[in-house]
Amino acid sequence: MSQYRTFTAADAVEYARQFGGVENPENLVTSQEVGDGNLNLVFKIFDREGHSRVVVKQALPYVRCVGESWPLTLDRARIEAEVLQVHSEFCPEHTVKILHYDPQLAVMVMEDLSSHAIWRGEQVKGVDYPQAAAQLGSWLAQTLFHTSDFYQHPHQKKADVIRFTNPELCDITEELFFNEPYEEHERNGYPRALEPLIASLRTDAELRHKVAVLKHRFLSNAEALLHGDVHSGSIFVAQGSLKVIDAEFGFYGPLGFDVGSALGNLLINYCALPGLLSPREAADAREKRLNDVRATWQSFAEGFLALAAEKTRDRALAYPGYAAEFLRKVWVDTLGYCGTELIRRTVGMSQVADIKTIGDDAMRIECVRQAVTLGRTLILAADHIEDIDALIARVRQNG
Ligand code: SR1
Ligand code: MG
Repeated sequence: MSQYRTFTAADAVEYARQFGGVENPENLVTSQEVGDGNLNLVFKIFDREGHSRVVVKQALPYVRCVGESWPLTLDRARIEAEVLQVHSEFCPEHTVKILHYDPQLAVMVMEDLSSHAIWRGEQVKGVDYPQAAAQLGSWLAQTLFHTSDFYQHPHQKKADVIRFTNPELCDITEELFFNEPYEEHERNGYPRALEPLIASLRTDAELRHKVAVLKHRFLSNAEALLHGDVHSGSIFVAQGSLKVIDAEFGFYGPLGFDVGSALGNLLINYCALPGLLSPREAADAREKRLNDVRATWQSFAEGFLALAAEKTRDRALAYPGYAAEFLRKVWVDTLGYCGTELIRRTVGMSQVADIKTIGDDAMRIECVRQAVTLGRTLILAADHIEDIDALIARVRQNG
């Protein structure tokens, strides 16, 4: 059995030679640690010609961006690898390929995606990927439908709920999404000028009630095997191609959480664009981002309903009209979780480059204000925003 040790750059090369499945593994000679996320080590492994060939990712026994004072289970590497394997089974086109993993070393070897770029970085620069949103919606439909009660055998579903019970990573989400932004908390961070707005989140009884409902559903509704952290930093894109990575927050939860997180990150970018690009470029990029929001939802909803019509295996859930009714509930959840993502990424810990990159202080404050007010609106009005057109109208009204 392997003993856990933190990999050096040389360990990562040696590991890739053994388990990367590349031809002529002795040609793998160097590595570079490129992890820029909050949790893990990520090594790109290069051959003698300087081409990166595979990626080695290792979980650290603590939260990387905080340090050893915040210990974190290594079991997240097993969960990440196994969620990606399940999602790959149903959507290989848009899920990163896991070539090997070792739960004791908390390490996995993955396909190299150097031909792609992280979508968030591209959105920050204003680079458009016209097919990405529909592809993301399709990935959401495939992964969520096939792991839901519509499709999964009930015995397998119950076994998988146990296999993917992920208490420590869910605890992070439960705190960061649903508690801390609505409290005075040392991990929060926002411009001082917005103190009255942020303080109003704490005292808004209706908002706090709606957030409690969303948290309760996150805690207790095991509807499908979620990715659990669908943000634009977990998505690689190239023209015509999209790959989802980083599934360590995976667990069985409400579908709307994954869909809402995806839309929330597109809308954070929408709010940030005036601070990132010239006025004309920003206006153009904002229209494209709204198109992305529409395409993501439509592709998800149409994909889910088509799969439900064709492949539902539960005889009761196959009753005509039930899938559409369920999707209605997913829509309301999606709006609520989208709102919580907008707020937690701008008020709480783990803020995003879309906002942090804005150089002008006044502009950054205005973009955060827009994201927070939009988030609040979506949480409060989720039951009354009928469809994707109504959502886009609300976004435009927000500013
Ligand atoms: C302590 S981890 C903070 C955040 O980073 C991850 O990517 C998740 O989004 C998590 O909420
Ligand atoms: Mg991540």
